[in-house]
Parts: sequence; structure tokens; C-alpha cells
Amino acid sequence: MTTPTPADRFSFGLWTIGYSGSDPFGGPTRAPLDVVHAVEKLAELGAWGLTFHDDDLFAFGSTDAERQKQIDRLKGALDATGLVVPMVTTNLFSAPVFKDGGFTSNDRGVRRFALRKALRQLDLGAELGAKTFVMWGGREGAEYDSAKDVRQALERYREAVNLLGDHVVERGYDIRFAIEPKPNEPRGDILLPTVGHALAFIETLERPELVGLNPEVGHEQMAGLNFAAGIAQALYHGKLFHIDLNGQRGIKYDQDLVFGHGDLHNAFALVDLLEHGGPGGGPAYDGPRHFDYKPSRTEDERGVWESAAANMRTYLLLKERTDAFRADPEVQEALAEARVAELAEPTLAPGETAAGLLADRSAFEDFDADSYFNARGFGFVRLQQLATEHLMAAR
Ligand code: GLT
Ligand code: MN
Ligand code: MN
Ligand code: MN
Repeated sequence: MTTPTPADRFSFGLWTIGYSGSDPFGGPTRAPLDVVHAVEKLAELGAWGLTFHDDDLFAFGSTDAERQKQIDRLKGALDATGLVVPMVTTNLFSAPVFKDGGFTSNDRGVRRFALRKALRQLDLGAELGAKTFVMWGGREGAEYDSAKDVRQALERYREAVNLLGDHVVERGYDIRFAIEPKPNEPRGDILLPTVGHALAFIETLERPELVGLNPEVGHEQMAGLNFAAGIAQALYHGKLFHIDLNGQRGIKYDQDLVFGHGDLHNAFALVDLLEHGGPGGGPAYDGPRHFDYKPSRTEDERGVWESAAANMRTYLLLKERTDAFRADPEVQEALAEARVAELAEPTLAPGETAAGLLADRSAFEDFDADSYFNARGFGFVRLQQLATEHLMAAR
């Protein structure tokens, strides 16, 4: 089935479909998108959720009345369509006040303001039933090494996440936090630049169990990293709380292309992991499939909705292709030849110690390491070709 339904749990950021086309070299190419229209269109396309920053829904500096009016309009549209708000996040990067960051600005007053803004959005998220609060610290960083004390910035980021965690616990909210890494852009260097950096940081927090990751395809790829492999490690640590799906073509500016319009092989591996990497071959991740893409500046409004639909259709097509890959007996045989399952077998025998291993002559003295020369290949390339052929629907 390549027609999306709410059961697929596809969600979109209001800032994605609402992207008006502004970039550092030119202004908008499209009119602003109204939230009610956005919710109606997403529901019509078969999406399940809408996510948003505070400033996506009501402009920075709105009065309480203007803010409430927009919240009420959103609530009305959600009620009318059945769309949900699974995640919210705070904009701590657009307004001039955040030019040196929010939680980690050198200016303490800005940090306190940022905390108030985030707490307010957290309360709104709880009110709307969001289960995840994403933290993308796009401005938390620097261009100049001597201008930012990175260790103190990490301390301040830690202070902020701990405070937000206190608030969630005190209010009894059913919300977890998801940190979104990015290596650079808009800052020259951003704090917590990759999945690995963020995983290490989370362990220093007061409530690490409340905090996980929201990795984005393009952000890891901007750092030259393998996204599917990073997601596997996030899953390994139980930290895949949310995910930003999109496309990126190599190490360059953040492209936010449609999912699959970048490294399609890696997208195939990712969907295979999410959908078949769990116990018994079932899903390894049951959270939202969230798209954080930008409809290209070249597109008109029709192109916005076509590209939104393309994200979901590509995901479902890849799911279909990975189902076929897993079900193919030749693939099963190639997996066996590649000894993929053997990696699950512990290297030591039950209870075996270093002394036991040292006493095992078959492990070393009698082990025929030379037999690997010119023989005993793993057949990984054949397996990858089978994946490629399934990806191309050639099998
Ligand atoms: C911004 C960023 C995204 C983040 C969003 C959440 S905002 O568009 O580029 O990657 O996920 O703050
Ligand atoms: Mn991005
Ligand atoms: Mn983005
Ligand atoms: Mn993102």
C-alpha cells in the first residue's frame, strides 16, 4: 500500500510545508501558509500529525490575545480533521535576541529569556497532547574559538535540559525530550554536532531516561556520516525518541530535500532498519515518521503539496521494497553466506574467561588465518546488489 493513512504515523513540521522559499540570497517565492489550511491539506493527503515551533503558529512577540487566537484556530482544525500534534519545539534561533544562541548565549539575560520561552512552549505542547519536545540548538554554537567556552556552554545546555526535565516531572507531563544534532549552519560550528556527541551528553543529565534523540538524515550526512548506522546506534542505546526524515546530497549546505531524494541506498537501509530491524523482523521503532524537509524554492503551492505527498509515498515504496528484499529466498541465502546472523553469537563461550580463551588452541595456534588469503570472501557485494535490484523493483 503506497497510499498513506494515519496508521502510518506520518507527521510534518508546520515550518516545512510553510517554508516560503527565503534563503540567504533571496526572499520568499511563496505566500505565507495559514495553519488551518495546512492542517486540512495534510489530513487530506493522509498524514497523521502536525508539529510546530511556537513562532510558526504565532509570530515572535505576539500579544497573549494574538497567540491564543492562533492556538484556538489550530485546535479547531485538529478537531475537524482528526490530525494530532505529536511533537512541539521552540524557536530559539530566528529572532535577533538569539544571535548568539538561546540556552548557551554568552548573555545570561538571553539565556533566562530562552528558558521562559521554552517552558511556555512545553506547557502548550502538554496542553495539545504532544509526547515529544524537540530541542534543535541551531544557534547554540560559534564561529570563533576564543568567543565561546564550549565546556561552559555544555554546562549551560545541561542546566537548561535539567530544568525542563524538572518542569515535566513537577507538572506530571507525559513528555520526553529529543535533542537534534547538527554539525553547522546557521552557526559555523554547533554544539552537540552529531548523534554521538549528543548520546554522550545525555548521560551527564539528571534524568537521562527523559532525554533521547531526534536525528535528521541530512544533518548526519552533512558531517559525512552514515545515517542508518547512526540510527542503529541510537536504537542500541534506547535513544531513538523521534526522527527527522529528509534528503541530502553529500557534504554541503542543509538541503532538506524530500525523503529519498538524496542517498537513496541509505534511505532503503534506514527504512529496512526501522521496519524490519526489531525482534522477529518487526519494526524497530514505533514513533512518528516525521518529515523535516523544505519544498524547494522553485515550487508553487501545488509543488508544496506534491512534495509533501512525495515524502510519504517514497517512505511507503521503500517499505514495500524492503519487504520484498526480506522475503526473497536469494536474499536469505546471501545473508547466510555473508554470515550476518553469526554476529549475534557471542565471541566467547558461556562463562569463558581470558584463561579459557588462552587455553583454546583452536582459537589461535591451530586457527588457519592463512586460509583467508584468496578465499573465504564474505559476499557482501552480492548482497548489496540484491538490495539495489530490490530498490529498483528489478526483482
Ligand atoms: C529548523 C531546523 C530543523 C529542526 C527544526 C526544529 S527547525 O528548520 O533546520 O532541522 O528540526 O527546531
Ligand atoms: Mn536540515
Ligand atoms: Mn531544517
Ligand atoms: Mn530537523
